[in-house]
Amino acid sequence: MSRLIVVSNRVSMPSPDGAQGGLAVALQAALRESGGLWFGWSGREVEEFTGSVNFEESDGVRSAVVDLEAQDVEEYYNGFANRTLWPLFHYRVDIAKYNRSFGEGYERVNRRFAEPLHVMIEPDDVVWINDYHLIPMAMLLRDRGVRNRIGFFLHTPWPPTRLLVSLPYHERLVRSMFFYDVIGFQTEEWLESFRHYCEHELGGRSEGEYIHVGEKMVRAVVCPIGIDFKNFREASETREANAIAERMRTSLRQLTMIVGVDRLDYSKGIEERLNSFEHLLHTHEELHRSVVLIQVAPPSRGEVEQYQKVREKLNELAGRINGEFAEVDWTPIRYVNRGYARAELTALYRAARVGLVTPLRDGMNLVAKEYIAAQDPEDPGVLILSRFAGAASQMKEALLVNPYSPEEVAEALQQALKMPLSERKRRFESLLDGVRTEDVHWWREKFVAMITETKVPPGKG
Ligand code: ADQ
Repeated sequence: MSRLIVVSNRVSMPSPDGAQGGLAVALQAALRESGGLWFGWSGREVEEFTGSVNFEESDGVRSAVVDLEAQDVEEYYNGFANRTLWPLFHYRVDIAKYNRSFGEGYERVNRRFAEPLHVMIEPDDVVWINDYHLIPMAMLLRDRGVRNRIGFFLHTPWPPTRLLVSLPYHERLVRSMFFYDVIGFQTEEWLESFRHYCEHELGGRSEGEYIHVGEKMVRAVVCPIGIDFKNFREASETREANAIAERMRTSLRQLTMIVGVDRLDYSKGIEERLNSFEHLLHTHEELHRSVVLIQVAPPSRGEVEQYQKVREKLNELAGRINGEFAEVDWTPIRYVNRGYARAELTALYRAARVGLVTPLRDGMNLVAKEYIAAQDPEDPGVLILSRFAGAASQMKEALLVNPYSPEEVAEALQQALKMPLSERKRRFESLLDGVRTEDVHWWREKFVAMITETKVPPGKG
């Protein structure tokens, strides 16, 4: 079995309390099995970049990390990754910042990663690069003589061509992707957009899964990520989770709970969601004192102004809606800005009659899958899911909505709150089936197999 080298912006090592995301667990399992290595940024800032690598081993997983200097973090991470590519890839050209120093910082940091990384790669290793922070990595590794199989997985959407061309040097970025052997997308839609760009902007042509541009070619595939189902399910059945659920029920008394759980990010559509809930309260007075929306949104990327703005906006909006509708014994929105441990999260999902997952654009969205995994099969809740989340392509039995339309979301909420048990069960069982079989282990095995089996044409390396 070949050794797997995983590369991503941040590295996630096994933690003693076991509190980590499904992606981390799945990649750690793969690294453990293959005796591989996880490479990335340490998350630390140093005065001056030295390129020295810190190795660590924990619970059979090895990692190698480098520190970056303040300018790197500002230009590469807060700059090109989170102020340029993230909004652009989520169709937000209106807020994407195109600053030359961000692009330079991005390329510099990618080179700073490639330098120590290429010497760690042994001839039979399979290399897996993750996400938009590291798009040019294969090209930089090939420049340094790496001839191994290299795959790239994009966790976010890929934007339509007419938006992508607003990025200065877009061609340079996309051409660098032809140094990979395989590129994985979450959905057919993102893959189609990528193919469209290659054909219309680069004069490429498609042949089955392969896209050819000039002398180069790459295999482009769909491989949707899942959750660590078994682990999640088990966490939802622990005594701790049950005790928390009980506490929540007591605190909520007769109220029917709707839940939203998201990283605080404008792409998650939290503002639009609160507006939809407000619309529901306006149009359905009979629901006053009987429903509550619990919105959990731990802040992320606080260095970036757009994130500060959305945070302020949400504080204000939740306050305004509560001010308008609250009674002394009823607050319609409970808005919480912190992260929760897995047991708490599963209890929250299970206690909620409705899971309201309405991003404006999302590569996949794992919260939708977690909500389903946590439900009580005898009395499951209803998932309302944005049609613009990658998850919508797999989760057709959810109530699919346009998150920009408060009327449509409010109607779906009404439908979910009234849905009879038999229909809830039918929808849940079909959704559960997908979440269980196409889990995160299925995903990583499938993608690693795709990288491994793809023939490296002589042009690579
Ligand atoms: P994210 O944008 O971070 O991921 P998502 O897929 O929803 O979005 O994953 C969020 C994760 O954070 C979930 O596992 C959720 O449980 C956890 N989380 C959220 N709020 C939390 C809280 N308050 N406490 C604890 N945990 C919380 C990116 C892409 C997605 C894609 C994933 C994986 O943007 O589209 O699905 O990568 O590929």
